[in-house]
Amino acid sequence: MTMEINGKRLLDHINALGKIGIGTDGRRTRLAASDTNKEGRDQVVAWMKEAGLNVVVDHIGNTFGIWETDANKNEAPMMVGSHIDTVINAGQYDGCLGVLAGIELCQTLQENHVTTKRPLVVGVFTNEEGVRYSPDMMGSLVYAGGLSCKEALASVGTDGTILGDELKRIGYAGTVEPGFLKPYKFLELHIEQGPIMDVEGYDIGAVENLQGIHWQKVTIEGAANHAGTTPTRLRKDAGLAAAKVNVFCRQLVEKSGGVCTIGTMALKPNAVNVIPCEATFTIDLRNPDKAKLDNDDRLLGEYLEQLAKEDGVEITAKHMTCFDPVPFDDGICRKVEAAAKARNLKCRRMVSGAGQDAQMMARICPTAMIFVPSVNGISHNPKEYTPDQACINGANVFLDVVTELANE
Ligand code: HGY
Ligand code: MN
Ligand code: MN
Repeated sequence: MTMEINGKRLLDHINALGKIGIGTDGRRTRLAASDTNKEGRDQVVAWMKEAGLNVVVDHIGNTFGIWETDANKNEAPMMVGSHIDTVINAGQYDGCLGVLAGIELCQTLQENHVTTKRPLVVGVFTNEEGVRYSPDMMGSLVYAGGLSCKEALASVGTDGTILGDELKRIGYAGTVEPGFLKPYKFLELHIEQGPIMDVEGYDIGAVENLQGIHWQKVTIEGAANHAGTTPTRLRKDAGLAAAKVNVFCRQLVEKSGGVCTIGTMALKPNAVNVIPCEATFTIDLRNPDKAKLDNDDRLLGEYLEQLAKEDGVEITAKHMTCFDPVPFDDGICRKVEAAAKARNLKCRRMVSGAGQDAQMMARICPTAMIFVPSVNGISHNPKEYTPDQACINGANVFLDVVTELANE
């Protein structure tokens, strides 16, 4: 008899968590280590305890719900997890589905009186989005040993706060060393956040790799001057130079098959009748092919040098992250495909366009992901939507594969 998760409970949790962090402006925002993130964390911890999980928090605020028995406590655990911090004006499924389905699968196993050979652990990783503190996937990167905890705790936010202080303030400066549990394997359930599965009519994605991500912060310094009296030929317009960078990046990735986003931009003095003397912005460059990503990064650097000369401006660029593409575990992907087939669900292999906690966990154990569709591929937007049945389908396949892996 195939086990089924409690769909109503999972959906109720998704919708309840989705209500946390909606401001008076109607926008859902739970930035890492903020008050609304705390509210979400507290609610998830409460659900973990309701599910009989033992909750442990590490020094970077990664929060783990652990279900172990006397019989299995000496085995390396099967770990699942994701994040509940969000971008600004976010959707309600990104990250949350993976965390809540992880708690749900533990409850379903318990209600079916099923124990597994290995303990089960549900992780909520700190600062996956990287909007307030950089880099993104920070908590899982620290957990996997890719960034020192000390350095991460000292990171300065876009609002000038220090992550370590904020984690203390919200009560999530935990007591154990990140990496305290060495997982046997890791599996993350997540929404696709892109259009492929929705357009092609797939129910389940077996995610076999994830594209590389380079973030950099660029500052262009020109000269403030009068918008009316300054002849074009005498301008050192930082705003114009920034616009040229954006156009160049689009042309670059149209050739390489990557994607590029300039998602933040600030001009100084930011006045209608003053030529901008300064433009600061971020560049998010991605490509599934490492060689092409590195080449685009190199070409962009050369362009910035050439532009500085041509426009008579000063340009400085500093990399915030450089994450290579990550291959996931084929064996786990094959189990995802088999579990989908057994449930008559349409499944295809996928590449993750988004960064994920799984890409960091792949550094320390065999790892893969399961995707469910995002309607119209919309994400990082309140219109982000995955139909109820799609969430349930994903959680059931997740239950099947995690149970199998936890009994290996
Ligand atoms: O940036 C990303 O791809 C992820 O949403 N943090
Ligand atoms: Mn996510
Ligand atoms: Mn995201």
